[in-house]
Amino acid sequence: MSELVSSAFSTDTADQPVGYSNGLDGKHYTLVFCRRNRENGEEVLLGMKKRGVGAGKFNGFGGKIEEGESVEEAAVRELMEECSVKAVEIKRVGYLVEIIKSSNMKFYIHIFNCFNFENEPVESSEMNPQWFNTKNIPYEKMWCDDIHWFPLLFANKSFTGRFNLIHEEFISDFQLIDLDTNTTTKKEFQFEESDEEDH
Ligand code: 8OG
Repeated sequence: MSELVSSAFSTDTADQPVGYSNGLDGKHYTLVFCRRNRENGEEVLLGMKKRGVGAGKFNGFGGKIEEGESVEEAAVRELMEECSVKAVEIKRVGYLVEIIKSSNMKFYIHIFNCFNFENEPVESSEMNPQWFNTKNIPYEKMWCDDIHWFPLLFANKSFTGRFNLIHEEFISDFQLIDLDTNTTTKKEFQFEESDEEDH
């Protein structure tokens, strides 16, 4: 089993509090995707981020895991804080490591599906929620890596991956593993000078 796979759903990141005490470093974040079925197909709840990391982009709901909190507790709390939706049941499906070279940042992102929730989404100071058909996702207004792993999310797969970004808008390479079939996708992208704007 590769290091990437074994770290994906290890006991450290399952129900345990995340902090320096359990040997994990970097910044750990949660990301929850509420899903529902409608006549015209399946929908996912995204929010337009109004401030902070990823402002101006659509995303699922989540944020930093606080000390003493389990990953699941943080996921439920952030969903409630950002759009007033109460998760009745969440399912952990993905784990991504993202490294942004320009800012020397490393994010560990714990991804959840939520099919069972209560309350209508309400706008908060951080997010403006909106339902999207899963076949009509606004990838051009999202993090550049999302287009690569959302298909696994919508296919209800478990997955893990590592994305290396030159800056927030450009991926240099990634490795993504579908854990249900143990299929790995690897890609590298050529970085042109013209891609280097004011980052
Ligand atoms: O606490 P705050 O809301 O600023 O947390 C940032 C959120 O952004 C958190 O839920 C994790 C998420 N996030 C990243 N990078 C990426 C990414 O590349 N794609 C997506 N979809 N979300 C990301 O930090």
